[in-house]
Amino acid sequence: VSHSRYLIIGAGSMGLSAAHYLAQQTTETIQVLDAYSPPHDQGAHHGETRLIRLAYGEGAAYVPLAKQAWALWQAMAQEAGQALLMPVGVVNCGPSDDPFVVQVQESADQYQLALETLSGDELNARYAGWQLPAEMTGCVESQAGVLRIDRIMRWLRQRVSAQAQIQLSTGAGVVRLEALDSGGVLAHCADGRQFSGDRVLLSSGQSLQPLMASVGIELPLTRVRKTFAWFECDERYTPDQFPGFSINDASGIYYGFPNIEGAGFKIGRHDGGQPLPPGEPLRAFGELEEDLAELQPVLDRYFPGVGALRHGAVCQYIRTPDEHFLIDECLPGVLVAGGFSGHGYKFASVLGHLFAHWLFDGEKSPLLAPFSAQRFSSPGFE
Ligand code: PYC
Repeated sequence: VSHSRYLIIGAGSMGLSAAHYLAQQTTETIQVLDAYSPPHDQGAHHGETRLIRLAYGEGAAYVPLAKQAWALWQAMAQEAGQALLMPVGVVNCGPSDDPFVVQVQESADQYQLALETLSGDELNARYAGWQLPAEMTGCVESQAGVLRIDRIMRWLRQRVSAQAQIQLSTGAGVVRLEALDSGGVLAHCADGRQFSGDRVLLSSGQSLQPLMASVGIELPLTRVRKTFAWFECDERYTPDQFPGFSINDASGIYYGFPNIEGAGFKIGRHDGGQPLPPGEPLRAFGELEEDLAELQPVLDRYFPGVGALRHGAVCQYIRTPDEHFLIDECLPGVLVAGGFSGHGYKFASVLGHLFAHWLFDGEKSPLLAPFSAQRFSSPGFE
């Protein structure tokens, strides 16, 4: 058994970020395990881009985290000497009484975030690429934008690999945990390797649920196949003229990105998707008829300068029942972080930072309180 004080299981966005920040606090060995070799497309950190928005339709409890996340991404970009964050703005669109749109405005009011609420006509006048019905609303947040997650993940991997104190073991797919009496866990890998740690971050995405079940803790997580795709588009969608966006309409919830460095106009659907168990391979984009069919009407309705499909991709969401995160010390010395429900990546900087503090000094930030596992057995998300 290879033992270290710090063990991080899952080297995706959260795990690599936590390792990066933890190495700034301790000189002890940090063992990091991943079933693959990050960055890869088996987790939740591929697809080139993610939105970062501060006025938060999912709830005002996320705003302080989003503000810190923004500042940490900026600092990381400076350290990396790369443009990791594109402050192109984000517009959240929907009917004016849509709960998500209302919560975007309320969270902005509560935290004095700059937000402009425009009618469909006003939005169309501002952005030639939008064709929003007059009666719909668009909330424009200028301090928001796009994270270049391809660059971020490559940089984090490089940083982590360059630090002698961090041991990153790839191809280390953990299949079973044993809780240790002294705190922490013993992790059994599929290839027979064993790793133990006293202070453990379990950030392993789809394997979180089966791994916790192996120590008798059932987490209410479900796995859902999702698709997204890039399309041809005209000059109206360059990042200097078109922001990131979300739109809720009667057909579903969609999100998207401007045409960054000629990659094309990217759009995906946030709700819906096909449930499947952990471990089952995802069917490739286009294998299901709805993969393209659910996007095309949205493109036709709202985006006059978007054309033919270039290519699509698949990913997975690991969802909680209320689609809020699950972050808790579920066993002594074991911090479980998952159930990001398709809106977690933007927080990977601040969450990695907070997880590193928790691993190092045992202090769980009050900002993480709303995400405890207890809410699934008693009161709700606050
Ligand atoms: O949280 O903004 C978001 C997001 C975009 C795509 C999926 N989630």
